[in-house]
Amino acid sequence: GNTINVALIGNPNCGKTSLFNFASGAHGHVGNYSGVTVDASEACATCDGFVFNLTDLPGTYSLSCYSPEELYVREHLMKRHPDVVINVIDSSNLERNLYLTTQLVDMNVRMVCALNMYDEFERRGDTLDTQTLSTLFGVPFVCTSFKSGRGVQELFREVISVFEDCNASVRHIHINHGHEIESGIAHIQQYLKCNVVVRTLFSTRYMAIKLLEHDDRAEAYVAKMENAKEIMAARDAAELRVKEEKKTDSETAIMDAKYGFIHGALTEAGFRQGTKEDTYR
Ligand code: GDP
Ligand code: MG
Ligand code: K
Repeated sequence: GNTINVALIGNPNCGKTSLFNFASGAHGHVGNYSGVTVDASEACATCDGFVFNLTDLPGTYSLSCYSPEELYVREHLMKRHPDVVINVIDSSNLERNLYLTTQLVDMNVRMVCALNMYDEFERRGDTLDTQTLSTLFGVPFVCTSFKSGRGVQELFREVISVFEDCNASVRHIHINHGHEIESGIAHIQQYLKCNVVVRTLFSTRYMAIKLLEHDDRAEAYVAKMENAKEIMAARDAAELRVKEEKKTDSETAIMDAKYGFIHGALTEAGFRQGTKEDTYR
């Protein structure tokens, strides 16, 4: 149909609510605040004959299950299955913001990245080849400034082409976590493949990564499966090998590998920080 369910996902204070307000004419709460209930707002916007059902989700740095925000965003992705995710990125804090992006790539969601605060990025004289970044992440990156609405139309057009599956820069990639972790993931995946729900709903790769991270929810989910014992034995074996090679637990090793990927991608995309003073905040 002509309706696209779009979830706004990103770190706290990256500009999600600003986009939500700008696009929908709504008046959600913009700015720093804490202690509010973990909740989502919904509103509509239109672009090129499409209706966007926008959901403004709580800010989160990660998709693990350590905070109510993280769990809320994860549940939204798994239960509501948005057609397209807009991952809003604060371009003043690329490495940290792209960490969440790597986790969304693991989940294999269809998405577009908004390189937001681009006004500040330019003001500082920072540079980055967004086309290269798009290719490396397999996701289109659009430069935006939600304070002014710059780039919103281009962003929404990318959402439409991702939704219609006709975007040339979208190519499903796997974040390469290095040999030890990747063979561990592959080993666990073999035992997950027989489960139709895991295969279709989460992807066996995502589930294997979560198990290697000792994710409580993933473990509880697997515990209900018929071959739970075999799966957990595969995880334990994979984890042991990672530990022997990396001298660290597999959760930390996965995080290090993701930051390694991000660092490599930013270097390849020629990311340079400008010399001009940061005028922001
Ligand atoms: P959220 O926590 O992700 O919902 O972020 P908000 O939309 O509440 O924005 C956080 C702060 O950043 C607010 O003060 C916004 O006005 C500001 N902001 C949002 N987008 C931009 C942008 O593109 N450029 C600049 N300079 N500020 C922005
Ligand atoms: Mg907000
Ligand atoms: K905020």
